[in-house]
Amino acid sequence: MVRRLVIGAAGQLGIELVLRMQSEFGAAAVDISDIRVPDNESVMRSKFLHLDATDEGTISKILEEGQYDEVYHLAAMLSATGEKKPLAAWDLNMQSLLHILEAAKDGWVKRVFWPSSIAVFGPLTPKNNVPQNAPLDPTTVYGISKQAGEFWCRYYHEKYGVDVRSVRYPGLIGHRSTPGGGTTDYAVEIYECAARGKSYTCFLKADQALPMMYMDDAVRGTLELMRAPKDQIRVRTSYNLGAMSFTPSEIGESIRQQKPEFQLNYIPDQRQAIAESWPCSIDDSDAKEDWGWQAKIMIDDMTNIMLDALSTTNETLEP
Ligand code: AKB
Repeated sequence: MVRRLVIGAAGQLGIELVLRMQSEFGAAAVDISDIRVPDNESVMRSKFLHLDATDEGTISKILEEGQYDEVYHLAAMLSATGEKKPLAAWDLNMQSLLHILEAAKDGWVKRVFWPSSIAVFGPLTPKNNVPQNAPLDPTTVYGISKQAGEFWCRYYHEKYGVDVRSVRYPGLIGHRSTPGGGTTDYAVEIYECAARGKSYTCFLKADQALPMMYMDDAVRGTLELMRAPKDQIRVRTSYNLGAMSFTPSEIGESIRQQKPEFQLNYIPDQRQAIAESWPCSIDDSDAKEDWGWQAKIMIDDMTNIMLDALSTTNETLEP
């Protein structure tokens, strides 16, 4: 049995990834860890290990004892929160990655997944269809940590043969977990309000286009990347991963096809400047060519799925 560990299992992506792994491989095939206990009963069917990802001693112990085949290191402070606590964001995002790369170098882990983000791009990057090798020009501490992390991953691969794989996620939208501290979080909040018959005040401008992806695509892509044969992985920094590009006002229109009464207002805050520094759309042809990536869910299908799921669940996606 392949042994997997998800670090940051209580986060937005962590919960979704663990649920998918549990249904594909069984709850015993994945251990989960986080600094807080995941607020999800199903996720907690897997073995939980308490972990502060900046604590090198505990990480080394867990990885040495666990002898994992695959580690998914998702713990991070995202763009908006990172701007409030720059040094803490750098510390968490960088130290934790380096501890895991070191453990992999020492042979305790066979394969590592580490997410990068569209936050590595910035004003010098083209706005549309950003190619794989476009200039990286991050404006946030989160983006700087992702840029540096990408090159650390490539360094550990080239120097020590560590099999670390990565994608640059766009904004992720799902209904089984709540996002926290990101600039793209509005896209989940908007569905949450619409499903409950409430209006929504968006913290980005109406016409701010950003690259976005439905969560099931992101989770599938992650597992496909990890399954791909080693010699197919030509990019050892991080692959561009694209799906769709839309503005807050376009999600509003998509929602109004089902809920014509839905009201959307705009009061942009400091997150608008972050969003403005990011590209609108991504060219992911390298991921398509190398390991067969293909996004499946586009905006109107996503709207149907999100509104259905959030209208029938009793849970509120509030942080
Ligand atoms: C954020 O908004 O910070 C994240 C990201 C795009 O990486 N969702």
